[in-house]
Amino acid sequence: MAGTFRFSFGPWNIHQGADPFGPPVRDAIEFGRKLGEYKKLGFEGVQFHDDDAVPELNDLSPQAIADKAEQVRGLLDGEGLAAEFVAPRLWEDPRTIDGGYTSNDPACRAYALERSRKAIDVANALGTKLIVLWLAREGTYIREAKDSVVAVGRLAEAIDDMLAYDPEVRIAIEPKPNEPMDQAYIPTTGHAIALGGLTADPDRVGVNIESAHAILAGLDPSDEMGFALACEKLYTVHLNDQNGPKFDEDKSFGAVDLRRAFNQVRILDRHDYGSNGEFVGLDVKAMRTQKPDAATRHLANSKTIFLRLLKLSRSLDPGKVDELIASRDYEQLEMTVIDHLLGG
Ligand code: 3MF
Ligand code: MG
Repeated sequence: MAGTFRFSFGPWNIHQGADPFGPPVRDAIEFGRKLGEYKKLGFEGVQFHDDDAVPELNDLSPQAIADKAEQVRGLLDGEGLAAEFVAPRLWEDPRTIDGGYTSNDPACRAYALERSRKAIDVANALGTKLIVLWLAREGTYIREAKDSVVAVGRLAEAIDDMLAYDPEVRIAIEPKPNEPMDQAYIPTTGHAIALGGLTADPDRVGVNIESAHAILAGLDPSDEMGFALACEKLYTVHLNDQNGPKFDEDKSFGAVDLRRAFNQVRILDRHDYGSNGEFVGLDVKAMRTQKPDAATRHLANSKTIFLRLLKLSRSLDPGKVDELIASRDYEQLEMTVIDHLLGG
């Protein structure tokens, strides 16, 4: 039976439009007001960085962190929303300048572990057991700066620390090949799943696949998703789009390559993604040119594109597809798919 999907995004997806070359162009929107937009835009899940929920958490006591996160839980409940995951923001503090878990400085590594435990505390208060790890600075600008064998061992140890800290928590690693670092240690889905295998409890380590990150790695996002689904490791997704291997663009889902987006929807739907409560997460940025009153369009548009592609995926004649596969007529299979996407 065809399932239904629930959608999520993070509050950072409603943003002020700053880029590395220019300042914000839209006013900041207060967190409570952002939450008010979710249901209006058709979303049920909220993805968090730890400090999206509890700003300045480095300076707060464990009790103060729990109290603040409980308040946010109240806001979520009031809006009828659920927290999907919490991600420790390990890439802004001066102590993570050379990486968190893989820093060469033991005091900095200790900070990264401490911060990750705080993110788990926040997740518990918000009512989710899912932690996302985007390993932003766990890599190098120059290879000689770190030893990659030692670094991978440290990543596994850091995950072990989190798994031991909370025996119910699950970790979704979000691979990305580069940016901000020249080379990241966990660039692809395969690396992320293999890293899980090095931990004390691989059953609680999976992945968050972002379309754009896969494309940056020169890979097809739907095949990355298929690999994770085959391994039962697809804990969540960050759907978006990306125009070739350059900086991370976070374009609206399907906006660059509709067929590539179609195949992501198709693999998720054909393999019952969501049936264990997984959300269809987005990680999309509004264009810097958007005026403030139209700066959430990218979210609604991405969801609409997903649902329209879902309809197309479900209405693609399976008999016809099977027949063309059986006769190995992939030219005609391709034309059938294109015809279908073109509405013919
Ligand atoms: C970076 C990302 C991030 C992560 C987010 C959650 C801003 O390329 O995609 O989004 O998804 O920080 O870990
Ligand atoms: Mg992302």
